[in-house]
Amino acid sequence: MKLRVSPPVFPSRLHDPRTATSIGRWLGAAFAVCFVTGLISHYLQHPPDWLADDLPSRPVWGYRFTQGLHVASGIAAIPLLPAKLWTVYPRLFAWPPLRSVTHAMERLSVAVLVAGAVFELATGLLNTAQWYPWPFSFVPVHYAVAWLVVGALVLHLAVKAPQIRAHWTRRSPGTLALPAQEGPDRRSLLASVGAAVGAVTLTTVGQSFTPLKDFLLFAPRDPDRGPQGLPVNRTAAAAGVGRVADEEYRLVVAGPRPFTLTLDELRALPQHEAELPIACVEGWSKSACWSGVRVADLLERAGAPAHARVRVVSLQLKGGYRVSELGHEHARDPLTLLALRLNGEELDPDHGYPVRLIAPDRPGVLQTKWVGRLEVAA
Ligand SMILES: Nc1nc2c(c(=O)[nH]1)N[C@H]1C(S)=C(S)[C@@H](COP(=O)(O)O)O[C@H]1N2
Ligand SMILES: [Mo]
Repeated sequence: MKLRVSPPVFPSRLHDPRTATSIGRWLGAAFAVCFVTGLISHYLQHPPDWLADDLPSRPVWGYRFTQGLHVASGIAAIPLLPAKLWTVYPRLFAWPPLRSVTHAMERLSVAVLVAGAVFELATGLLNTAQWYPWPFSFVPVHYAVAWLVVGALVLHLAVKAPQIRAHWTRRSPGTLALPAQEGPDRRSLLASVGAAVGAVTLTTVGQSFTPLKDFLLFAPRDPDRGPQGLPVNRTAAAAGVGRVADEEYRLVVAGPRPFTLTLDELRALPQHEAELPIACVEGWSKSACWSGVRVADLLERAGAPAHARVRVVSLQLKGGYRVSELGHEHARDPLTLLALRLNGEELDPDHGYPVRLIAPDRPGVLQTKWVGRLEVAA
């Protein structure tokens, strides 16, 4: 006997192009925001030489805003992506599966798009939880796959442009030909997807947008939890620095007129205050009141040229974030401090005791803790 499998039938309006367009444009918007803010984050952390001196130090909350948006748009895309896939999955049963070489290429680009998008959202989400259960380095891979996704997405939008145009608005001429366009099932699907996006956003965005911190449910970081009310990514113990002994501490400023300061000498210099956020790339951010010595004053004393870049070196001996560089815009900014105090108290060892860098509009990874040296770049 011959077994015949008939393809499934999808009569509902939830799988028609109008629904796919409605969800697709929200997903597209989330991806666009996520990609642009991701590029910003990438170039702030790894500026090419020609850009390094032009990175702005204002507004002070700039990176806090763009990185908050990066993580929020990525999280918003998490319910949107399966909803979009669900509206279009009956097309997997279209027969014949491949009609021509161009059609095969187009299917391949969709496969790249879906796999890449799932990969980006999954790795990004786990990164916000500081969980790295994979053998590769997160940053370069997340960055490279973002380009693959964007390339495949642009191709997808180009291929689907006629359909997107036809179904963009409720009254598009193209939709007139299709029966039963609107209806309760579509509206309730869109409302549930919207509610899911709203719920995941509301319960996570407080990790960077503090007015909503009382709604935090799923965010791995509570911006209030940590010594002195500020989260810590790497503790002094984990960095192998521990508690630095006051008498042993020295700050070395290497430049045309190099000098060394003890902790008491640093404390005796003019102290300045700045209200600045730590904005971690992993999605949390928190503003605090810092006080300490202006980096610009130290550079002046060391005879650094006005446009010099500065390397900030930690007492930490190993680890990716022990050194950071200040372009001249940040180095000369009066808000860029070697902070000795946080919210009126001495720094906790986990926040970089005795001295840490704090600068405006800068990723958290570059706010070097346990600073031991400033080096004026040649
Ligand atoms: N020396 C050193 N500085 C560092 C780090 C580090 O691992 N080592 N982590 C950075 C990261 S990723 C962030 S988000 C901020 C966090 O500062 P906090 O722990 O005081 O909140 O410190 C930065 N400074
Ligand atoms: Mo961070």
